[in-house]
Amino acid sequence: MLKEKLLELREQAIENIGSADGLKALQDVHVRFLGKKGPITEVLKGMGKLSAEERPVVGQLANEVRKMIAAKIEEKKADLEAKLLEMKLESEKIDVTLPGRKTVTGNHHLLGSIIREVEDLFIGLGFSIEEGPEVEQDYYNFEALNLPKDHPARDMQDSFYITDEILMRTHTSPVQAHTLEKHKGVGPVKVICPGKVYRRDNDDATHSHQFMQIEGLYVDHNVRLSDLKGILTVFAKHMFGADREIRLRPSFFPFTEPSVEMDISCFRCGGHGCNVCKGTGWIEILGAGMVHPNVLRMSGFDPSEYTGFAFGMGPERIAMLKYGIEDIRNFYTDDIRFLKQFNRA
Ligand code: FA5
Repeated sequence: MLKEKLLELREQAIENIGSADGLKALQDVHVRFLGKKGPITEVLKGMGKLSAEERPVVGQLANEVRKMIAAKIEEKKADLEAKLLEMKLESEKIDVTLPGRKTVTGNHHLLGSIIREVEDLFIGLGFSIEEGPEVEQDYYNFEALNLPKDHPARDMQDSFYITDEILMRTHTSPVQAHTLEKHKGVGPVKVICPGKVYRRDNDDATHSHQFMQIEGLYVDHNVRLSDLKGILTVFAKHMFGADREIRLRPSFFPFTEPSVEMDISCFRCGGHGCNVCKGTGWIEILGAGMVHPNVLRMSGFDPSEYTGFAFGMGPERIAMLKYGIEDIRNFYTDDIRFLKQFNRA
């Protein structure tokens, strides 16, 4: 009786193992047939009722059936695990022959890289970088620069006013006044000041109501116009080519005396005359001059002890000349097709 039951259980187990379609189902088969409350344990419990001859025969058979079911389960388990691994490998397969995804890399904005180039040059010449506020007091933008209220030269730089006394700065020259004040009458002061400036100019191909400037200021004992000329020559050769020459033309700025405009010999035609230099052989680059004694005095420096030079340039105009860019608005409209042509650094 028990013998038949065991053989029947063996058949059932084999069938169940065969149809188990996953590790969980197989584990259930294991519990069902070989667990403590399973049918084989039941058979073994019932052996007490058997005769002495039958007991070892049924006992041995029960052990064989148990071992056989356990072995079949192990076999099936290994089989299922191998299948699972295979599926996982298949789903995680990487096609190493596919082309890689292209990462789009940006580049520095041309204006930023021109400014950095100028900064690097002047840092190498012993200058440091100073910054000042874009929202500025009338005092620093004009008065401390020898432009009292109602001075006609204020018209050269019409501005956006926030109140009667506060405006968007029209140039980077107010940083001169701030820096001189900070030094409390003691030189040397040797700085360049890049930054945004604002004017009520109508936007066109060469003018913008917001643009960049880079200011330079050097105040010390015995600073002369020839020092300014030397520094500007180094600058012109660095930015526009080693064979550039410069010339200084008399000009007017209320905060410098004498004042000059600096021209460079045309880098396109070498000075013979072309459309870049409008046939003159020279290109106007920046305004400069010797710091006016009134400016030194107002910022706490003694003009009988200290002299200095200052200059101010527009990086947009420099970039336009250098790269033949015809419209200043290209710098501000963020057209990637324009910007990506200038992957300088
Ligand atoms: C000044 O602003 C003086 N502060 C420069 C200076 C500094 C002179 C120190 C002496 C000593 P100016 O107004 O010329 O000067 O402007 C300087 C440069 O800014 C110009 O050469 C030009 O390159 C640029 N610039 C002026 N107006 C505009 C504008 N609307 N759009 C773009 N660039 C401009």
